[in-house]
This record gives sequence, C-alpha cells and structure tokens, in this order.
Amino acid sequence: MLRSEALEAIYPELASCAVVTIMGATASELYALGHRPNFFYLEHAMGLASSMGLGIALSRPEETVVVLDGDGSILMNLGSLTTMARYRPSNLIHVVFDNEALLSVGRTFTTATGTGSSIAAMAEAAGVPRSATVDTVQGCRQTFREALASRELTTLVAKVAAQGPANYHIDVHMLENRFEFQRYLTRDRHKVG
Ligand SMILES: Cc1ncc(C[n+]2csc(CCOP(=O)(O)OP(=O)(O)O)c2C)c(N)n1
Repeated sequence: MLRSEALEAIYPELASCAVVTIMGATASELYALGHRPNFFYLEHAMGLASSMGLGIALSRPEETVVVLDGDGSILMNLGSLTTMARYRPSNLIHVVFDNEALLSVGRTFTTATGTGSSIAAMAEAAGVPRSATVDTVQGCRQTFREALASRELTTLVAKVAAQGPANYHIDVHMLENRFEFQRYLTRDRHKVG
C-alpha cells in the first residue's frame, strides 16, 4: 500500500477532525489531497506530532484529534505512547505510517520496524487501549472508521511502501498554518453559517 492511497482512504473523515501531521512526505501527500484549515503540518519538530496531538486532545475534548505520524518519528519519542496511554483521551487517533525507513531525508535509512520492532505491540504494551496494524487500503479505511466510532484512544499502524511524493511542496507558510489552525481550534463551534 502507498501512503498516498492510505491517506486518500481516510481523507473524507479528516474534514471534521483537528489533524496534526509530521513533516516531509506525509505532510506533502496530505496537502496534495487538498489543504484544509484544520490541518497542521508540524515542520522540523521530528517526533513531536503525537505530543502535540495529545495536548490538543486533552485541552479540546470536544474535538476529534488525528495525528499522522511516521515510524521514525514515533521511534524517537516512544515515551509519547506511555503518556498517551496514561491520559487516554477518547478523542485521539494516532495513525503511524510505517514505511520502515526515514524516507523524507532523501535516502532510505532503515528504522527498527524494518528489523522486527512492532509499533502496535509497543502501543499495546504502553497501555494504549486499542491498537491495530493494517496493510491494505480497505483495511486502513475500515479500521480508521472503527477507531472514530469507538471513541477510544487508538494507535493505528499502516504498513506502507517507502515511497514519497514527486515533490515536497506545501504552499502554506508555517506561520500562516499556525494562525489558521489556532483559529480553527478556537472557533465558535455553535455559530450558525
Ligand atoms: C530532531 C530531528 N532529527 C532529524 C530530522 C531530519 N528529518 C526530517 S524528516 C526525517 C525522517 C522522518 O521519518 P519518518 O517519521 O519515518 O517519516 P518518513 O519520512 O519515513 O515518512 C528526518 C530524520 C529532523 N527534522 N529533526
């Protein structure tokens, strides 16, 4: 499965969620599907998308928060799994696109998931109540929808090919994205129109 296909499969559901992505290929592929004001592309701060998503989920319980993570990124912040499990926000879905590589740096450096480590097993051992690994587009779509419906903290690992986009262009400046996303999170949810 390509990550772009997996993203396309869950993209419709992301319309009503606060979404935080890691930098690089994941951000560019999501952007290529169509930017929305509820998408935040966390540039530079590798590993911290899950921490940021956890903070948003806890401080905005009325939002459904989706973190789009990478194997390399979560592997350098594994404590995030234990912190997520500790606070267990029911409004957080943590999707990890596992391509077994640090793809976005331009050369394929294999991560620990390429040598046998399982992120879903680590999430489960950390105490995350729901975790699953999928390797098909249909499985990804269905498991993501089930996670949304479950209203329980979920780590969903999508095994994807180590293939990125043709270009990494995102035509939204970091600051613009930051203010736009903040406006989204602080909008009046009861306003009509
Ligand atoms: C602290 C830190 N270390 C290294 C980098 C350089 N870097 C940017 S993206 C990336 C790889 C991310 O890997 P992964 O999360 O597996 O996502 P992928 O690129 O494979 O989609 C690296 C090493 C960085 N931005 N910040």
